[in-house]
Amino acid sequence: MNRRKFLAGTSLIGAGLLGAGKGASGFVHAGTEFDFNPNLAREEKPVAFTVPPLPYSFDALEPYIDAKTMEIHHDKHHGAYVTNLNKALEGHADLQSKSIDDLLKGLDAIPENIRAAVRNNGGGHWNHSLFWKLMKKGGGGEPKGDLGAAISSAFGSFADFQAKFSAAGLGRFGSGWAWLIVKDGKLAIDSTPNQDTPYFLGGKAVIGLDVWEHAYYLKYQNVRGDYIKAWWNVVNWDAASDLFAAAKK
Ligand code: MN3
Repeated sequence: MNRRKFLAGTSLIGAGLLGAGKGASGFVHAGTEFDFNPNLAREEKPVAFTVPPLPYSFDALEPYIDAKTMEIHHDKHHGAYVTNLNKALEGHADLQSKSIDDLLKGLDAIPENIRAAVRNNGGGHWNHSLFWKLMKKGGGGEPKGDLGAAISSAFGSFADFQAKFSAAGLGRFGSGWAWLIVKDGKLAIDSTPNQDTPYFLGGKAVIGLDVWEHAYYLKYQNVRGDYIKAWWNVVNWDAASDLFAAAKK
């Protein structure tokens, strides 16, 4: 892709952002933001996927998640997923015009020689775009309202839910994600390997936790359990509540 085409694409992303719908918390649902936006007209679709900016500074989640980890994780790891996704889609104009959700939901229709690249890098882009929004400075505590009630009803108590979700993250062998999803109208805890999204679980995400070593190794080394314990202090429950409300619709 030449530079002029790229710049044209980025200005269109800005235009798309203005029209994105926001929930009560100001959180923009992953399904409604720029390249995720299913309502964008075809000609408004950016020509290339881009890394969304972090909605806070690199050090905002200190001391639970350190600034260096956030910088490398967002700029380098997420950056690489986006670069490699765009590379995989080169020469496939039909696929470039699709949303990331449609690409991931329609993997079977993607040519076999790029299917794994789209699954891994497209999944990485989708998962991380959500992950950044599911954390905030001064987060943590317990969810209120409908989500809080639904968690207590599904898992017994918030503490029971936390223990079960943490176990899903700890028990995911190698690299992957722990998820709280809505499936068949009910809350469920599960996990995915690598960069597989909740689409593989047949559910919609409410919260997701990255348990790849790159998410915690600088500060917590091999002790994934300490990272998970710390992460509960930065969970953005307002964002999760918006996702829950959207998933129940
Ligand atoms: Mn990651």
